[in-house]
Amino acid sequence: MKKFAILLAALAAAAIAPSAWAQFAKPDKAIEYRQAAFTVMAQHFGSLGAMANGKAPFDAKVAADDADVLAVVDRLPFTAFGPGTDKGNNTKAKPDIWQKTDDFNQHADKMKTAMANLVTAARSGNLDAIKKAFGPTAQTCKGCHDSYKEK
Ligand code: ASC
Repeated sequence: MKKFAILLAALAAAAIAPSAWAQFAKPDKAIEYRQAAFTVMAQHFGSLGAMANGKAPFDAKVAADDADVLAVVDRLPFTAFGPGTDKGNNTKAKPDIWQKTDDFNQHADKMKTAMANLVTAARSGNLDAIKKAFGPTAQTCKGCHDSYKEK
């Protein structure tokens, strides 16, 4: 039983490990994938932001659903910045991503940590907690874009 649990954990980890970039048939597919993942992330992050900023009525069910999407999608783009995916498909990814990879990954980790707090807040159904967690998460989006995304 314990072995089975370890095997399951290993399979789950392998499925989401950054080295999963190899799954993409062509660099363009990886770029498309990460753009799509960021689009989904922005949509659900934006939904929480609208509620946090009073631009949309607060709906705890919508917030919890946004949280469920964000809890999964926040890691997905980072599986798709593999070697050779620096050009193509109108990417706005700056070449520094592949030069300063450790720093880029630190930005990604900061976002995921902040996002985990926002997800917890959004699942709690507490608007004040969402308001508190939203800004710091948005800062991590902006921080990475300022360094690594073309305008
Ligand atoms: C979003 C979105 C971003 C970030 C950024 C935060 O909703 O699409 O790129 O938040 O604007 O500063």
